Amino acid sequence: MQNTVTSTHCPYCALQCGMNLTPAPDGTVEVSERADFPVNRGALCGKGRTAPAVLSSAVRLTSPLVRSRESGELVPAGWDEALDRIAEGLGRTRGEHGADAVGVFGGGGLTNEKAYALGKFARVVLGTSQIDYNGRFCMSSAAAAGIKAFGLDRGLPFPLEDVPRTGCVILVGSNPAETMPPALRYFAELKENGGTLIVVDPRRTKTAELADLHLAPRPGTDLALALGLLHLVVAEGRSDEAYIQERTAGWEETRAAAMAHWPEYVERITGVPVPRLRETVRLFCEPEAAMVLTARGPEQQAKGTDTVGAWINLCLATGRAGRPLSGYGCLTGQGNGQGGREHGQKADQLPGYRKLTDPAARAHVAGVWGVDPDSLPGPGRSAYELLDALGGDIRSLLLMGSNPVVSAPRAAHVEERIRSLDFLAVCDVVLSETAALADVVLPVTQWAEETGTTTSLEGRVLLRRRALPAPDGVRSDLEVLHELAARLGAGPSPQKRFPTDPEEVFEELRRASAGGPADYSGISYRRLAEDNGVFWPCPAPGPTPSEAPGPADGAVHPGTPRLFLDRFATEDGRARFVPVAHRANAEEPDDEYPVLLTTGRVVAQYQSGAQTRRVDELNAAAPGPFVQLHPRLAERLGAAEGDPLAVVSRRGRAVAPARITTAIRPDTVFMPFHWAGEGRANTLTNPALDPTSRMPEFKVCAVRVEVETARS
Ligand SMILES: Nc1nc2c(c(=O)[nH]1)N[C@H]1C(S)=C(S)[C@@H](COP(=O)(O)OP(=O)(O)OC[C@H]3O[C@@H](n4cnc5c(=O)[nH]c(N)nc54)[C@H](O)[C@@H]3O)O[C@H]1N2
Ligand SMILES: Nc1nc2c(c(=O)[nH]1)N[C@H]1C(S)=C(S)[C@@H](COP(=O)(O)OP(=O)(O)OC[C@H]3O[C@@H](n4cnc5c(=O)[nH]c(N)nc54)[C@H](O)[C@@H]3O)O[C@H]1N2
Ligand code: SF4
Ligand SMILES: [Mo]
Repeated sequence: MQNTVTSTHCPYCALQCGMNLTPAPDGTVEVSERADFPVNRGALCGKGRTAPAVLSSAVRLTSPLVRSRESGELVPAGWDEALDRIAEGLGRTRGEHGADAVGVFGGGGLTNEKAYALGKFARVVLGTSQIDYNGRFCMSSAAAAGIKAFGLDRGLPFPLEDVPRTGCVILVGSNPAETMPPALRYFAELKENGGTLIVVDPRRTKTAELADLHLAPRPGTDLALALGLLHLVVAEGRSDEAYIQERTAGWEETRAAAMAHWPEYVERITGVPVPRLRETVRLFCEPEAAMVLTARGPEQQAKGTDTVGAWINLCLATGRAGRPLSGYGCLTGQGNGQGGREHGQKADQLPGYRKLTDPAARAHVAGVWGVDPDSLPGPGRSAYELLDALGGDIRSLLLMGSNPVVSAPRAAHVEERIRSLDFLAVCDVVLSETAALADVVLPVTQWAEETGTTTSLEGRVLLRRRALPAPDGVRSDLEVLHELAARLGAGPSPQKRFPTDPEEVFEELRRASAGGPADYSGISYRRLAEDNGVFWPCPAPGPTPSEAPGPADGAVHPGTPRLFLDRFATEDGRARFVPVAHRANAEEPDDEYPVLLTTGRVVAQYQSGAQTRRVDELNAAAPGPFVQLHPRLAERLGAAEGDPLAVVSRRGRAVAPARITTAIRPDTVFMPFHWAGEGRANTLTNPALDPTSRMPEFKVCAVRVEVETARS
């Protein structure tokens, strides 16, 4: 394999930048530009550029670990012993407490094949309903709102290449300058082409610095902000009545709700001055086409679904959805954040973005799996509720592709729940903080060592290719599921088998997804190898009853880069306005906890940091947690730059150095969540859940900030 160049994609975020990999004789891997992939055109951020560092045996797991019954420590073991221990642990729980006492937790970084196999494994082999995944913490509010309004959730219903050609983009709670740097050029080009960029963020981020207009609302008030804008749209006669008439339903109720949100009232709630609201409406409504894009800022709120709904309402009222260069989109986060939510690792879902409660979907998928539809369990709990039930109703857990000890809300409680399990098995590439608590840890292969598909934030299905062999001692997640299925009695039926070849899994996924909203049946590895991805839905030629317009007889479906241009995916083809009203955050400041905490990301670390904290170059750029605060707040606290600050919420206390800047509101502090230990931001966060999406309120809670005197 030496010196062979392999075209593939980055292991990290949903942009899924194309890159070329060349293994060198000394065992290292060189990353080079892959200019033919149109989304990033060769550009990579520092994480992508340094990703091969995590392939090195020096930082990763290369042997299974089992907890010694004598010393209580994790010690190296053979694969058979480790797999037997897992089958025994999960099997015992199932025998003693029933199938629903076994939980499964997945991740949006897993390939489509892995996510599909994991969902199937939970339902068919374990027979448990208790499966969910970290994508619940990511884009679930946007997904719920998209389904309500459009009948379908594909994060971006158009490719990123449309962004520079529209007239105005409102980017709500999204900081691509740090979270998707190569995508920033789409916004820069928008401006070069004469379009305007409006950024809504309580912080003046690097992205906001690029904007023509920056609105800095109080955290958790985006819902009121969108309603205030809609009020002005109506008051200024800027609604598109012909479009509303032709393509939507439910306007009257929504208009009435918006009329109750006077600009002055919205200014009081959000802190955004009325003239800024008017300017936003003008910039958004004047051009021919415009877009609203949201990310985690407005979504990770206990009212995230309604908040996204309010921004969608603004698009619908102004005729900016389902038309060329116009629409609402969500910037999905994880490498396979889109595909990971389509193929069955979510609590309520079957492959193809089907519903577990839909009898026809159950019959179809059970047919592909070769099981009785009645044997499939019903929907289970959402991610936080599942983690909260560990040690209670759920006694054993199989975890693949997440590090909740760092990334879950109210993390000290989640950690304590994980510790109280009868049995925990973790598959990971490194010994994450969560893996360190396991009874058995299995070392698995990663991106450059295995082939598989991901679906990017554009809804583009991509092929990641194997570029080099895995180190000895490491096996793939698919092999793990295959071995566990054999040990836990998946039966001899060939259809119930768990293939270890990713292409074979994909072939089954195609059939399972056929006719569903996320129809992949017309996509094959061969096609993906030839093209730069295929946008779903892409039904197979033939008489598949699909929600996507089918190809002509025998013709190959081209895929669907742009959705909704003719009709929305609702029964009558019309988009739905969703009536929403402002409501307070689950926790508002008071005398004891007078400051708002919000959380998010920095460019050089990824998520829980399990992978990127093992890369020297990234640690040098982002060595640890910090508390970002305004000079006025710092002065009130008597804090100087770098002073250790204790941030205290009703859930706990975290300590990190002060970083003082006027780029944040004086009533708010910000912490990145990439670190464990004393500076873990999630020790503080509030697990209040959105009633529809079950998304926790990562973006707002009330805290008290003090200079940590013991250490200063
Ligand atoms: N470097 C890096 N890149 C990543 C990741 C990473 O961990 N590190 N993770 C990937 C993943 S999984 C995801 S989901 C994406 C996330 O990508 P983004 O959503 O861009 O990232 P965040 O930093 O979580 O949040 C974005 C912004 O929301 C703002 N914000 C906070 N509270 C509010 C609020 O109440 N309203 C509004 N309007 N804004 C608010 C924050 O100040 C922040 O600047 O990034 C992906 N890319
Ligand atoms: N306070 C706060 N908390 C947040 C957020 C926030 O904005 N603020 N954002 C939330 C969001 S959007 C997200 S997406 C979550 C993410 O948080 P996590 O779910 O913790 O995500 P990662 O850190 O990416 O964890 C992935 C784990 O899987 C491992 N891994 C990587 N590839 C593979 C593979 O192929 N197979 C297996 N078995 N393992 C693999 C990695 O080494 C790592 O340990 O965090 C959430 N938590
Ligand atoms: S932007 Fe995302 S996909 Fe691109 S190189 Fe960075 S982490 Fe990888
Ligand atoms: Mo995410």
